Amino acid sequence: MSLRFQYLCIIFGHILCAVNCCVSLQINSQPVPFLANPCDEDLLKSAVNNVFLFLSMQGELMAMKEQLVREIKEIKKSQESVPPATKKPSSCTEAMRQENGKYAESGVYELYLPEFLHHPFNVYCLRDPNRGEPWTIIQRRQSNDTDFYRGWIEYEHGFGNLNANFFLGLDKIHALTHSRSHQLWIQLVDFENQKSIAKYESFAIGNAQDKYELIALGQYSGTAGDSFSYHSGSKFSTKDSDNDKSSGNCAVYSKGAWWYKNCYDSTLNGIYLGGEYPKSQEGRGVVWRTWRGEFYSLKYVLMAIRPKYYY
Ligand SMILES: [Ca+2]
Repeated sequence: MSLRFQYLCIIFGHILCAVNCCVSLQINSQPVPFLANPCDEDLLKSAVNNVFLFLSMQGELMAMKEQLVREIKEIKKSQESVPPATKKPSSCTEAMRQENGKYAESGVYELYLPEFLHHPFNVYCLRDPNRGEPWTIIQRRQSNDTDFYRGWIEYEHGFGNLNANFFLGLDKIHALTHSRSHQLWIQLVDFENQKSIAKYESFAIGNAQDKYELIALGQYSGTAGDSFSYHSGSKFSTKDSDNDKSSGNCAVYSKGAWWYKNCYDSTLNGIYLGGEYPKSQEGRGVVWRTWRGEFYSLKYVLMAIRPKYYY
């Protein structure tokens, strides 16, 4: 619209110039030295030609606009006709949302992050107990059925059963937390069935080159105490990949795999020792130091993430 206005201004300015010139010639019999040939019939004809040119172009522009509107309508129609099954969700919110606006039951769903993993992968989606947006579980311990003392490749790609004990995989946790800002929610249960939680306002890990470093960990809130902020900025370590700040390998010392520093305040992938354990096993349990202390291996652990913002 503004372009059309500018064009009109130029053309009508041209006409006005021609008319003014002609008028000034009639009024002043003396020629103006520095405007020797500013006004003649050619100038007026040129202006009139430009008006006709503009009018003919306006017709073409209108035709182009109509063509564009038709094409946009066709694109919209083709998008609407894509069956829902081929629209792959990128979060548990998208995977669980039903047509009535409510969320489907908690369970295993397929997510797709084309810009990172290029193939769909399964996650366990969990309804929020406070009816908020659903969570994606990235780690769960609930029994001694699954060995968590594993090497780098298995922690990188994940292992276990999504309906029971599992670690989702550092590659997928990175892909999810890199795609948009996430928050972290950790649930802990002891063998007296007491529960506690630790929430962090933000959570993100780096890529494989960064050894999946804990690059973002927001403000803590909850009842379990903060046993994770100590690990902020630490790389992930396994028994066969020592990336910690200790002279030894914390993953071997504690028989786990974690974002060890020198060495830990928490280690939720430790050995499932089942409650209190002796000093001879120091550091080897499923430990959250600020809640049940260093010599207590928890009964149930769940780590879940969800996008901080929705758009
Ligand atoms: Ca080390």
